[in-house]
Amino acid sequence: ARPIRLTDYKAPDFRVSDTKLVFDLHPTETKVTATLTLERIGAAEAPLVLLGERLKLLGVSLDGRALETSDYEVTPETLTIGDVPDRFTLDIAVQINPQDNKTLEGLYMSSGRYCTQCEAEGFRKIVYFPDRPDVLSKFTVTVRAPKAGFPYLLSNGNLIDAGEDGDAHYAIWEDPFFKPSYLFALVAGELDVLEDAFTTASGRKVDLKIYVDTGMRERAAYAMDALKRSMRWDEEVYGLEYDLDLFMIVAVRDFNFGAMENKGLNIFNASLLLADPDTVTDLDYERIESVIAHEYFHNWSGNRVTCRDWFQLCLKEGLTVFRDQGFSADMRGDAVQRIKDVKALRARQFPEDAGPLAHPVRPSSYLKIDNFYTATIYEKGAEIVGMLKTYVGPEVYRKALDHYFQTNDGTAATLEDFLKSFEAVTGEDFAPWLKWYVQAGTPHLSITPSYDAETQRLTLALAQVTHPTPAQANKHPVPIPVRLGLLSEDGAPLTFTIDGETVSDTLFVLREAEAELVLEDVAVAPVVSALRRFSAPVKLTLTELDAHKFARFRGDADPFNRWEAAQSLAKDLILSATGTAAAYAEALRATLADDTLDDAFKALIIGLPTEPDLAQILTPVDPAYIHARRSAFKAELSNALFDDIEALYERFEDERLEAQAPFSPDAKSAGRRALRNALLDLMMASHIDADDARREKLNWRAQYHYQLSHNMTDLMAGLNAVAQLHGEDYDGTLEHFYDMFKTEPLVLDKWFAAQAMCANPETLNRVRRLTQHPDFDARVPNRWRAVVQAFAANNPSVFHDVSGQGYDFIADQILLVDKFNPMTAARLVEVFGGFKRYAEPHASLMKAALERILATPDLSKNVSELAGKALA
Ligand code: DPP
Ligand code: ZN
Repeated sequence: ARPIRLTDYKAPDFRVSDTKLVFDLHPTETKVTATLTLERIGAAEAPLVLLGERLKLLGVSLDGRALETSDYEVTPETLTIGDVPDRFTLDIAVQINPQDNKTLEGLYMSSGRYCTQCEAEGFRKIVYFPDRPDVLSKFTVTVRAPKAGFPYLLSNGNLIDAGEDGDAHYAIWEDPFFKPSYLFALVAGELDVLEDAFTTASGRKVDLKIYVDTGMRERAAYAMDALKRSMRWDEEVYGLEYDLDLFMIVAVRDFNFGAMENKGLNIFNASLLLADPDTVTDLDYERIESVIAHEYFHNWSGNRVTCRDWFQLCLKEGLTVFRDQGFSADMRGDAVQRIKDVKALRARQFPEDAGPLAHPVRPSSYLKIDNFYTATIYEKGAEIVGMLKTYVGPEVYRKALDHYFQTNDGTAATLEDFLKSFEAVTGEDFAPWLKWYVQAGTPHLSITPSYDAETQRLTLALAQVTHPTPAQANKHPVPIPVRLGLLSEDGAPLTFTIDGETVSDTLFVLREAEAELVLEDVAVAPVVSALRRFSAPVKLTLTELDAHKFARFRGDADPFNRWEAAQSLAKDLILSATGTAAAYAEALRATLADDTLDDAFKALIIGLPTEPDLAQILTPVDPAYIHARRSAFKAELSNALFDDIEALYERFEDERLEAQAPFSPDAKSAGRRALRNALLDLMMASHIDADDARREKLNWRAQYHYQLSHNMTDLMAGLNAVAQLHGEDYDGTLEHFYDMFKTEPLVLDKWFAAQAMCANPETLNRVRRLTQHPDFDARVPNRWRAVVQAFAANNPSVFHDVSGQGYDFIADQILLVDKFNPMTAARLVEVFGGFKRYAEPHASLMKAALERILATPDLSKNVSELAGKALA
């Protein structure tokens, strides 16, 4: 297959000013008729090339005249009409088979309903069309289906007509906004609907409807609440209002993505929409809130201003992630949100950027764009927007965004257009920032402070380097905003003078490979707190003493860096075979006793770096060593603090049992639950080398926590505690959980995932057994990911078992799912991505698994692109 390259971009030859679609829905023989109003905007002799896949062409007519087969050419991917006028109408009729469509792209059936997923290139599986984001068209859609079984017929925009026709009925939808085909959506079937309304800042009433499986209406209430808060927030913070009279969301069970921002008709994976205290955890509530916001925010950053081509994907995704992170920070607290976002960035994007699958935020070529819905495009893309905001400040940022939305509204834009808005409002050249978009790899930033007591001057030597990445050997410096402040060794903020001003915090932008920053009037030898609030997505090496890290752990005024100092100390202590937890335990004890900190923050700081975090800094990676060292350190910490954490846990437990208040998913209540559950988890770690009395106590605690849970958050924490002990109670508890929830697919996903993530060697056999379980179905992405992805991505010590059996299992699963759902199968290839960094025998065994995948006949483009790159 030939890669698609950014440099080959050509503007479309035809505009489609109007698109009329008629769907006659049928499970295996759906008829789709498209009437396109076309106008030539390119070369006079250019033929009309429409894209289409797996379509049965029934007929084409041009300006009402049926074409002969000799008038056009059909290939498996195109329909070409050679000789067309400059303006004309084209009628195309095709037949498709939604029931057989297990790719979950285009039009398919899920739980007896019709639904669609068109991003990125699914529309071409519905009808022949110039299926590319820079062709914007006005859509009118007629949906026809039997009345029985399909009471709801939905598409984008406003309902303009509906009626009956014998046993069938129809609905006609008109979307007044020009949109690319990837934002088209259709849903038809039996649904329950939760209705509400929102009045925009300018006083327009918008009807809000969330459609769910029958019987699930109550579980949509939280999503509705999050939607209204998102709508208000986008008005208040970005000045952006919703633009249609109706906003709909539909939850479906079978879905490749998390959710999709189709104009006026978002489609969600049910796991990111349905919520109630008995079936979802606080983390789910948090995810639902942020994804509802994300998809809603796309209405401006994505739909009103869309992408010229798929290389610009991060124009909408990076910006929209940044916007949803801002929303979550306002809902749940900035420090906690920032820490969680950085954890996610480091867990997913940093390894990607350091391995064979590294690619720029704006890639330069691809085989399948589906493979580029990556952490780099989303999360690093968001970080770049964040740096721009940090650099220009919040007021100028808002002006730049206003400018961006105003000047690009209704168009398909590029990253250059985005940066131009910053240039327009500042008069400055933003070309250097483009390097962040086109250059792959995480920059390494080093800061070496030297203090001269006599002159009270602190000199900081800063340097940056980005290592080569595949197909990009030479790297240039990027602008790195470094926010920094000083504190004394006892943790008090320390002022300094810079540019004639006395401050305790400053922003420096490192633009070249190296620079020196001089701070005056520094009264005592300082502790440097650099890269505050993680002001740039880089790997920082700061030359400092452990005592300085402890000072920051105990009292950095920047809460992010307080957490960061703790993580950094823990990483060093865990990986150095001689590190002891004593001093760390003392600092943690002080942190837990600090009443100025909120519970959610404390819960985060209790959490030690994960095994994948540690794998990023140990070369070569030895998964068994990491697991053993981390468990030992955690046990030591648990033992050192046991009485404190037990007392604190008990206090919360009493408080919980006394509380009459009903469950509330708000941030403060969730923070309290998170802290109590983090304390439980840390207590459990002391089971290693525990005496019988301690072991019995832990068993009892875990069981008690599990059995007295009144919500899914606590129940899962209890189940995970039981799993951590992996004692006699484990199987019985699993059985109990299963019996309670066997009719709740979304909860069963948790049950499967909890077992797949249990860090016990026995899990290897268990995951194989789970794939034989009557409730397992590899065709349902949520269920498959609950077992297979959870195991490969979140259970490193077992996945990397020296036998190589974990690798074999995952390779088998990728090959199995690739046969019907390449998009989802390909996502899993990345777990083999960093194989060269692993110690033997892991490296060879992982490589062999990749080679076996790549050597398999009839591999999809999706999997072969990623497996090929991973091996290169
Ligand atoms: N555009 C979707 C999202 O990220 C993914 N299909 O919101
Ligand atoms: Zn998105």
